[in-house]
Amino acid sequence: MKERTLAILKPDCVNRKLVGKVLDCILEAEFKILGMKMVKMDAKMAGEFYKVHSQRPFYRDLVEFMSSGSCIPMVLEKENAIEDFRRLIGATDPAEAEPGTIRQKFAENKQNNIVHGSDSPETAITEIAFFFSESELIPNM
Ligand code: IDP
Ligand code: MG
Repeated sequence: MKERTLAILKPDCVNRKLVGKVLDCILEAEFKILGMKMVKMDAKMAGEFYKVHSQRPFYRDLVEFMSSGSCIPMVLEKENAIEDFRRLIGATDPAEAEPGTIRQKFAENKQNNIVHGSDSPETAITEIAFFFSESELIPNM
């Protein structure tokens, strides 16, 4: 069954000019891009997106990082998109990510890890709606 997931190219990906390379990885893995935009989140918005982590010690730094520059949220579609995208990006910490994964290839550390991917069907639905309305999603690539 076709499934949707939310990906975000994080501010480190944009600042380090890695958007093209990471998009190549995503398209080569046969994900279709239904929607994509550039967003500069403020701390309130980044804090809301990551509120599930609000009690974690890394939360403040994470919110600062995610609101430090532009990011590129996108909605991806594919069979088994959620699990397949998590496999494509690799473990949260690039030092633990499988060879060939996006985080292993490009990420600097556990916080600045290039890309976000939804982790379940429930979070995919809420995370997609956080950035996109249904009318913005167009199956054309
Ligand atoms: P995920 O992005 O692989 O799903 P989560 O555990 O959901 O990882 O954490 C969300 C984000 O918070 C990570 O992508 C990373 O940017 C940051 N993060 C998670 N754990 C740590 C940590 O131990 N130190 C610093 N930043 C972290
Ligand atoms: Mg997560």
